Amino acid sequence: MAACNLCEAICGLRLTIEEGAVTGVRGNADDPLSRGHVCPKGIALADVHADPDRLRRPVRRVGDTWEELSWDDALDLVADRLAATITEHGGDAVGVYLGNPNAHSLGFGTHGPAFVRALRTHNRFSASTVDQVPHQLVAWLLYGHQLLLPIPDLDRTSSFLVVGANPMASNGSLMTVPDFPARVRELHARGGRMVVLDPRRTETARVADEHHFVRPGTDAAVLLAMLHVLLDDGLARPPAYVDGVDALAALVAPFTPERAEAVSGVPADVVRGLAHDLAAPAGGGAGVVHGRMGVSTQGFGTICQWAIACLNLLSGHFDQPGGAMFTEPAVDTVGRRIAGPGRHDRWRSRVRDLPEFAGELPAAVMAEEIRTPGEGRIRAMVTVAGNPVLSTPDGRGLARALDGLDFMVAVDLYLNETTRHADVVLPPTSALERDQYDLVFHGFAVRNTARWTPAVFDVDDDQRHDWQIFGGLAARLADRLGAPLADDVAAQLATPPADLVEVLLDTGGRATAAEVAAHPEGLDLGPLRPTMPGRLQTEDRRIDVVPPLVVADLDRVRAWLEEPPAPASDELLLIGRRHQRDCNSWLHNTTRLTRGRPRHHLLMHPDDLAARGLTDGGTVEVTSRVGSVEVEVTASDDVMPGVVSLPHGYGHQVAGTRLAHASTVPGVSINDLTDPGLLDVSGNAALNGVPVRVRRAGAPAPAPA
Ligand SMILES: Nc1nc2c(c(=O)[nH]1)N[C@H]1C(S)=C(S)[C@@H](COP(=O)(O)OP(=O)(O)OC[C@H]3O[C@@H](n4cnc5c(=O)[nH]c(N)nc54)[C@H](O)[C@@H]3O)O[C@H]1N2
Ligand SMILES: Nc1nc2c(c(=O)[nH]1)N[C@H]1C(S)=C(S)[C@@H](COP(=O)(O)OP(=O)(O)OC[C@H]3O[C@@H](n4cnc5c(=O)[nH]c(N)nc54)[C@H](O)[C@@H]3O)O[C@H]1N2
Ligand code: SF4
Ligand SMILES: [Mo]
Repeated sequence: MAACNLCEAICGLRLTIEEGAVTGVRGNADDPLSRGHVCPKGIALADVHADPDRLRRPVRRVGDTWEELSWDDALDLVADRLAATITEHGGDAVGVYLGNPNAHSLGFGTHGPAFVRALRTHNRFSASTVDQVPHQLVAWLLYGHQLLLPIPDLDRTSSFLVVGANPMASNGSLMTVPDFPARVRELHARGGRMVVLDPRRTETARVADEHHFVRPGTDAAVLLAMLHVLLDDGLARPPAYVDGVDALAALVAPFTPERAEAVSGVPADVVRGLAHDLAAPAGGGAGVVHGRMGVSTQGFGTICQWAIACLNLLSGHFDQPGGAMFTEPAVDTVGRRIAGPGRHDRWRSRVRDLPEFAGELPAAVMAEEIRTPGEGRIRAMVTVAGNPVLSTPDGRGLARALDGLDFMVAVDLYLNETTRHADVVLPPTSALERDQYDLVFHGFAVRNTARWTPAVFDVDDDQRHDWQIFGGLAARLADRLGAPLADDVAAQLATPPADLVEVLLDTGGRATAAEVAAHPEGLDLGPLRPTMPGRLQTEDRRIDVVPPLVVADLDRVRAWLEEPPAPASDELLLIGRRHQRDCNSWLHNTTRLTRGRPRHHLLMHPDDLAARGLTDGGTVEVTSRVGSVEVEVTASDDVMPGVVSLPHGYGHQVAGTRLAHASTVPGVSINDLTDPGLLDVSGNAALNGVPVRVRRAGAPAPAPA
C-alpha cells in the first residue's frame, strides 16, 4: 500500500511490485477517504520512482556540466557558502523559497522549520503567496489560527456553491476530497445542487446544475452583494459567539446585486437566488460556499475569502452538518500549536515595503530583493521543492536575477527551469522511498481519517531523505556560525519522522499510533462533527467578523466599484487553468501524462478572435505589462468573451540537461505574463485577471497612440 502525495486528495494506492519495479498502481478501495479513487498522476508516481532523469546523488555545476559529489562534500560545501554569506552580510542575505511539494512531505513538516530557522533570514518565500495566503490571513483574523480553515461538509451538503475552483481537474483544494466526481453524483442523488461561478465553463461547471460566467477579478462585488442580501432579507443566523454583525450589515449595505451585475456580469436575480439557496436550499438541508484559486489569486483575494467566510458564518449552517465545518485530525497541528497561529506585519520587504504574513514575504518580491543593490540584498538563495521561475509572476525576470546570485542551492529531485541556476542540487528520496503521514491534508479533509504509510522501497547508503538533508544542513550551519544546536534540537533533528509521528499520535487523543498502524488502508474517524466555539484560537473564544485589516481594504473595493477602471478596447483578461494530467510545473517528462491532445493552447472566445482577425489554431503573440509570449490559440466558447486562458507550469527550457525530455513538451509560461506588481492586500499574487493584448504573431507592432 502507498499514499499519493501529488495533490491534496491524498489518495490511498495499492501497488503491484515485481522484481523491485512497480508494475501496477490502483486506487485502494479500502481507504475510508479516497474509496478507491486514483487519477492519472497517481499512476505516474511509479514513473517518478523509476525515472532515469531523477537525481539520486548531489550534483555540482562545473561550467556547463554537472558533476556528482558525495553527500558529505555537498552538505559541507553548501553550509560553508551559506555561512560565509551570513557572516559577511547578515542572515537576510540568504533567501529561501519553499515550493508546493513541501506541504506534501512528512520530512519537511517535521524537520523543515528547524532548517529554515537556521538560515536566520527574514527573506522567506513560498508557494503560499501564489496560492492560499488570503485563506490563512482570514482564518487567523476570524478564528485565531491561520490553519483553522472551515471545510465544506461535501458529503452532507444540499447546496454547494463553487467560486473560482475546478475540483474536477484539481481534485479539490483546501478541501481534501478524493473522488470528487463520485461525491458530486452522491450530492445529486440526494437531491442537492451544485452551482459554479467561473469565467470559464470548466470540467466542474459541466457537471454542475448551473454555471455563471463572472468577469475575472470582480467576485468581491458578487460575494459582498450576497452578504448584503443575506442581511437585508433577514436570512442571517449568526452563531452566539459571533461579534460585529451590525457593523458588517452597515459595511455591505452599498454592495447591491445590481452593482455586482454591472461589473461582474452575474445577473442580480442570480446573486439574490444564490444567497437564498445558501441559507435555505430548495429541498431543505444546508448550503455552503467554497472558493479557491480563482478568488484567492486575484486583486481582492482577501476580501473574497473573508466574504465567503462571512457567508458561511451567517448562513445558519456554520459548524453544522452540510455547512462549513472544521476537520479534527488525529494530529491537531492547530490546537497543539505545532504550526504557529500566523502574525502580520512584524517586518517588511526591503524594496517595496510590503508586510510579512506568518513569517513570509510575498514571492512576487523575490526578484527585486535579489536585484536591488544595498544592505540586506539577497546574495544567496535556497530553493526546496519548487520551480518559481515557472510558478511566480515575471518568472523570466526571476531567472535573470538568479543568475546574479553569489550562490544558490536547490533541494530537488530534478534539474528544472529554476534548479538549473543552482551551484549545488541536493536530491532527496522520492515519495515511494519514504514514510508518509499527512500532517497537513488530514486537517482539511471532508472526513476525519488518519493513515500511516511506511516506505515501499528501501534506499541505498548513498541516498538521503529530505529530513536528513534539513538536519544535516541545520547542524553544519549552526556549527559554522559559532552557535551549535542545543542538545534537544539536535536530538530532534536526528530522530526520524516516524518516531515523531508516533509520539504525536500517542499524545493526541483521537487514535494511538498502534491503532493507526493497524489500519494501513486508513483509519476512519467518522464524519465531521461540530467543534465550535471550543476550537476557536482567538483570545476571547469569539469571532469578530469585522477585523480592521479587512474593513480598511473594503475602501479599495468601494473605490473600484465607484469608478471601475475603463479597460482599453482591445484589452483581454488572462486567467489560468489546471488539467487533470498536469501537476504544477513538473511531471512533464513522463510520457503517461503528456501524450494525447496538446493542452497548452491559449483559449479565446470566437468573437474575440474574429474581432482581431485571428484564426483558430494560429500562433498569436500575447503581451502584458511584463512580457510577451507566442503560443497557439484555440477558439472556445467555454471562456467568457473578453477572457483568455493559459495553463501554468509550461514553458520548459531545460534542453541539454537531464530533463531534456520535458523541453520537448510545447507551451509557454503564463508567468512570463503575470505581473509582480499586482497583489492582494495579503501579499498574494494576482495571477488571474491580468490585462493582456493578443495579436497575430509576427504582425507589425501597432503604432504608439
Ligand atoms: N499563473 C499561475 N501561476 C501559478 C499557479 C496558477 O494557478 N497560475 N498556481 C500556483 C500554485 S497554487 C502553486 S502551489 C505553485 C506551485 O509551484 P512550485 O512551488 O514551484 O511547485 P511545483 O511546480 O510543484 O514544483 C515542484 C518541484 O518540486 C520538486 N519535487 C517534487 N517532489 C519533491 C520532494 O518530495 N522533495 C523535493 N525537495 N522536491 C520535490 C519537483 O521536482 C519540482 O521541481 O504554482 C503557482 N503558480
Ligand atoms: N491536475 C492538477 N491538480 C492539481 C494541481 C495541478 O497542477 N494539476 N495543483 C494543485 C494545487 S497546488 C492547487 S493550489 C489546487 C488548486 O485547485 P483549484 O483552485 O480547484 O484549481 P484551478 O484549476 O486553479 O481553479 C481555479 C478556477 O478559477 C477560475 N478563475 C480564474 N479567475 C477567476 C476569477 O476572477 N473569478 C472566479 N470566480 N474564477 C476565476 C479558473 O477558470 C479556474 O477554473 O489544485 C491542486 N491540484
Ligand atoms: S487525485 Fe491527487 S492524490 Fe489522488 S491519485 Fe491523483 S494526484 Fe494522487
Ligand atoms: Mo497550490
